[in-house]
Amino acid sequence: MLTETDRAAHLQTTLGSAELRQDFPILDQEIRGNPLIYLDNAATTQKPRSVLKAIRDYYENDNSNVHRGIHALSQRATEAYEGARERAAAFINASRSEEIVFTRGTTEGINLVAQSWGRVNLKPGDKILLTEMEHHSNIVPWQLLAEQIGVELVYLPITGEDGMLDLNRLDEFLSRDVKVFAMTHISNTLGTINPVAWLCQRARRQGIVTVVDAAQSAGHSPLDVQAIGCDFLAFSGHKMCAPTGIGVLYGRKDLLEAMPPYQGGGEMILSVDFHKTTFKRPPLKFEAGTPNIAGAIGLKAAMDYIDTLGREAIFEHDCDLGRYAYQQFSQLDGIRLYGPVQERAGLLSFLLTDVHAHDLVTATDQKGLALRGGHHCNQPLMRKLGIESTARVSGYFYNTRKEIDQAVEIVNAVQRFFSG
Ligand code: C6P
Repeated sequence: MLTETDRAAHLQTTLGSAELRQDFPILDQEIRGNPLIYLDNAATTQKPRSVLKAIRDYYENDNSNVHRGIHALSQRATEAYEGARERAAAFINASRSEEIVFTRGTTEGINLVAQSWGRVNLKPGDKILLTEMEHHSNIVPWQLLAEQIGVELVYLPITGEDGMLDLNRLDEFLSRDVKVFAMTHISNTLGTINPVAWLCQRARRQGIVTVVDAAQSAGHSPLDVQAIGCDFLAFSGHKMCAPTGIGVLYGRKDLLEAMPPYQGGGEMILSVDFHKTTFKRPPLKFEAGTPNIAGAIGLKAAMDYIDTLGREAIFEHDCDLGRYAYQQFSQLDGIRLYGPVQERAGLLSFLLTDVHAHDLVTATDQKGLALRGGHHCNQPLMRKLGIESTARVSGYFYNTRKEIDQAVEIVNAVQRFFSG
């Protein structure tokens, strides 16, 4: 019988192994007679048995509302929910669990910062710095705010198809009345890994508040908010083995304390009068209504699972898949690859000269290969690159180089079919 430590050591050397894949029942199936090759992990990842079990156990044994009841089930549910908050704090090395607000995901986390922090701390004429590789979730909330209070958005450019931020121009941008710098950690289209600690440090020197979109990095790489030095950081559970509908917004304690509520309702109040309400302190102040209790419990189980494998090992494995995919796909004729060649995360966007990304992805699905085709909620980036869409492969720790080889083969076959 293996101890947990032995099992972890064993699995680390076998990321992508058949043994590890057994933890993910969904992977073991055929699509139209072909074994499923799931390479759409940037959209959402699959869930291991331990996460499914934690959710099931909660509903079978402890289901109740949190923070409200005095009865045993409610106490157990509250303990599990608050335990998940502590686990999330440890997962990103926040100094206290009060800095962890449960949200529906990255999108809600960024909206919360824009509407709660942004509305009271920004004034007309202030500037918000974003980058040209942001996901819509880190653009649209700021645009809504801009319409409401008259702030302006500015974008740090990328250098080109190699998908790097133009860091030589950072100082120029930081000096332009910028009050917030919101940036993605890993680009979901380019696979670029941005130097967020360095970017935050530069911004901070000028008193600029920083927001990190960690949707593609949480659960894929080590993540330490104190080392990064950011003010806010948002991520989604479903992109790291947890269920949909749960995410985390990390916020520095002093900032959260000073922010007004984001939504009003139950859970977040101390006392309500017909005309006046007083609120709880963060994080509950920002969690109006019954939260996603099962989701938080699933998220804790996902964090435990991921840390059993080791995030450094996962990062290495992911990056290896990304580099390998770049190498192998680059050998196809009539293909254009986007993003960095070497220092890249485990995803790759590409375009074939003769096949539209949507047609390609529809055709690969016939062979059991799940890719994503489209603008990936990166329309401004696509326009900047002069394209409308890309096809994307995105791997995780259960994927293998062999699956990348199979993907290349299937894409090549589709290409040959279309070119007649
Ligand atoms: N990207 C993709 O296929 P939500 O939907 O809130 O969980 O995550 C939004 C989000 C924010 N930032 C980045 C960098 C993201 O990649 C995503 C989600 C998915 O690439 C859906 S478009």
